[in-house]
Amino acid sequence: MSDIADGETRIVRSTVWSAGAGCHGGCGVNLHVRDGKLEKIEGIADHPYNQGTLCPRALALKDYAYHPNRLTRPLIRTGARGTDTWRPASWDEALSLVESKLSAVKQEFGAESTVFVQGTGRDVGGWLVFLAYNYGSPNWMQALPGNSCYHPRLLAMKVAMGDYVVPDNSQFQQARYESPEWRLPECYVVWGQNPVATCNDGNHGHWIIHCVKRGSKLVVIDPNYTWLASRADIWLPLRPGTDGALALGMLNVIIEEELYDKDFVEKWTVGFEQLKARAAEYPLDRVAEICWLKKDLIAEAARAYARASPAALQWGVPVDMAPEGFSVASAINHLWAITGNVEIPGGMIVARPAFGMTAYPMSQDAIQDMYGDLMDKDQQAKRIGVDEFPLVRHMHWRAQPDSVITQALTGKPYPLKASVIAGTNFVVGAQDPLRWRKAFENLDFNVVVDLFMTPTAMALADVVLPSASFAERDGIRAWWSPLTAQNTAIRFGDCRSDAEICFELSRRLRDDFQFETLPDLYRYYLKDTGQTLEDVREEHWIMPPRDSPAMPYHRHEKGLLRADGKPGFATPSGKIELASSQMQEWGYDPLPVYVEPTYSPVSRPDMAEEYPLILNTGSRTIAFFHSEHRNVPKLRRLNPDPLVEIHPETAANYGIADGDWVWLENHVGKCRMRAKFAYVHPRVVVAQHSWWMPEKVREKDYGAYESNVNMLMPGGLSSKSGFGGAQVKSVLCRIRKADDQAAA
Ligand SMILES: Nc1nc2c(c(=O)[nH]1)N[C@H]1C(S)=C(S)[C@@H](COP(=O)(O)OP(=O)(O)OC[C@H]3O[C@@H](n4cnc5c(=O)[nH]c(N)nc54)[C@H](O)[C@@H]3O)O[C@H]1N2
Ligand SMILES: Nc1nc2c(c(=O)[nH]1)N[C@H]1C(S)=C(S)[C@@H](COP(=O)(O)OP(=O)(O)OC[C@H]3O[C@@H](n4cnc5c(=O)[nH]c(N)nc54)[C@H](O)[C@@H]3O)O[C@H]1N2
Ligand SMILES: [Mo]
Repeated sequence: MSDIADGETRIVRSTVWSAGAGCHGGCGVNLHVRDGKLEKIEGIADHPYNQGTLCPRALALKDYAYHPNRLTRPLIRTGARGTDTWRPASWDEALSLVESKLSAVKQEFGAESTVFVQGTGRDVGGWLVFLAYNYGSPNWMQALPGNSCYHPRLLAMKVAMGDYVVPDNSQFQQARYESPEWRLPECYVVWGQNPVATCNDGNHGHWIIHCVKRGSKLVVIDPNYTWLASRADIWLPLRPGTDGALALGMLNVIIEEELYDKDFVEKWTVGFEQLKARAAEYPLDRVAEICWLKKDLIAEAARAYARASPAALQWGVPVDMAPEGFSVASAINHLWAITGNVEIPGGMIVARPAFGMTAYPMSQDAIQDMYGDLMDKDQQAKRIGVDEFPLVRHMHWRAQPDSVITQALTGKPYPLKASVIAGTNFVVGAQDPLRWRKAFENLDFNVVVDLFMTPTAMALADVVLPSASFAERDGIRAWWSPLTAQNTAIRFGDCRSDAEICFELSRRLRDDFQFETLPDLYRYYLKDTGQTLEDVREEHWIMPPRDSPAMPYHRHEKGLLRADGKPGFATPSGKIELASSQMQEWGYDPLPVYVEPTYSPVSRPDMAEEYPLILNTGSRTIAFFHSEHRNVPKLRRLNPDPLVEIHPETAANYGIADGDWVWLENHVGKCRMRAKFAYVHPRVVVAQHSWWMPEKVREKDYGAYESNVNMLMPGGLSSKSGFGGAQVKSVLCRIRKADDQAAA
């Protein structure tokens, strides 16, 4: 537990999350502490989640937590934005300043004029929404066009199935692979996901490898020859951004060849005939041409998936990034739906938080529960994007990012005045970053919460608040089972966790705030679980009992998925909606459809002459989490320079040698990277994302715009639904050798 005693080594059991390794997983760790100092981090060998394994970023925790550049005190700007002019302040002074500025905005313009901005799913989002709603603003957002990270997939599942599903790798079983209830997926499709580097949402990378080692047939759908693709039974190297066509083509094969699960389709789905007609518009010839794939290979993959039972499918962010991310996700959702791989062992199972809780202590549901209502309807109606995107109005709880940027730039329909930016470095990571920067320069007051001085903080912040690494945090989460705790092992500087910061600001900004302390809030969060805070922290990992509604299988048959207790799914029809009644009602196409990338050799042959290559970006590396970790020498050594992968023959055409510095250029911008020969498609180059140079001069934005591939990304390409379409996986570019070959 969280003893911090002197003289002897103590082991604090905790769970990896941000800040540190970064990712969304839940690896169990022992943090060895002596005299208040972190000595060592190790994976817990018998932990059911990570079984002792840890990634290099988690293993580098000491270097991250004790990094000499970490912010240790709140800073208040003394000069112009973009200059390195700050004075340290006490927490009380800094928070009082934030309190008075936000109160003034609320009074003069309304709370909606303050936006709350987060990046990916860190130990930040729950707290930031807590703060936003306690303050009274409906404008809480993710810093990514079209919410193009997981939200399109989440909403597609919610619309079609009323729930979220994940592949069943036995993670809901204490005995894991040995559990008699679980079955090995006969076929495992990995669709635009690289589990080796990312361990993305609800799925630890090793689990897939474990299944494959145990005998699952592996299908990999990925333009690039990844480590996993090299081990696949079937590898579909599709043209980037064409996943929608492939999914519809596979649906068509499965339907045409009657390989779908007829009983399941009849009993548990609606809209099959409509889907069948839509899929028929995607015959193999057409799909093969769109996707640059061989017809037979597509058919073989579709058959391998449909004939296997059970079959699992793990998908990744390229699905969301596609021009109509929501639509692509819907088509893939229908693959497991029509093959009956739902709520069966080894298939796709509904993921719900442990013990019927909310995922994190302070989600919008918890606030609603506590105060009777999240906020009044008039205030909610001011959420940015609800008029433009019905899907945001009916199904989502966040502002639409593209609409926020436009509104910050135009001041219409109402002015934006202030922001709290926590756990995002969008001046590096967002598409067309200078546009984002300009949008936030328009605001009168920006608070940035981070562990380091980043290009975003330097360019935009008026107040910077120093955040804590996960080793310095207490917390609880119930995200897709089990119940886990983070326990404080060390302290660093004057840093505070996002929970502490948002809690204190909420206390200051809400008149009828209910809690005295954070532990009070955690106890409230645990109130219906039968668990005490002390137990959860001591155990640090509690699997709900097998008969809990949070646990699989066959819950739709048992009436455990719907609020009314009837069998079926939590959709209007009670069935999986292959054609969505809700989408129809809200004015959208009820069926999935393929949309060609906005800038591709097909959609823009005129541009393809000047920019003949497809630029595919953002494949994760195990060394970094987005723009993080460039400043940790141990990790930087794994990947010292910003890399763009290129086929040797393509490189030869442009006189480029392996390791040369090159310029990538297109109609939006350019960036300087190092060429790395790789087995990628000769017409595609694959560039790393979110590079900046923490070692460079602070006032010059740390080289944030030099080797940053987002400088070539058109901004504001959100899909029509408002979900998906950042299109960072497929735009056009050209490449040339840089005249200056000095390191960046
Ligand atoms: N070209 C291209 N661009 C992409 C992508 C791509 O594939 N290609 N991927 C996109 C995707 S999917 C996403 S989700 C975004 C991610 O974008 P962001 O979430 O903005 O990620 P980062 O750039 O790492 O910025 C996170 C910042 O938060 C800080 N931080 C880390 N942990 C904590 C914490 O616990 N609390 C606080 N307060 N701060 C913390 C870090 O120091 C860092 O400065 O990037 C997107 N950008
Ligand atoms: N180490 C590390 N882990 C991370 C992150 C990180 O930055 N670093 N980021 C986290 C975040 S926020 C996210 S969203 C996840 C993302 O993690 P993933 O979902 O795994 O996303 P990517 O790494 O962008 O791409 C995954 C695979 O898709 C392939 N791909 C590229 N374009 C396409 C395409 O158009 N279609 C298909 N089918 N495949 C394509 C790439 O070659 C790559 O092998 O990772 C999370 N985990
Ligand atoms: Mo993401």
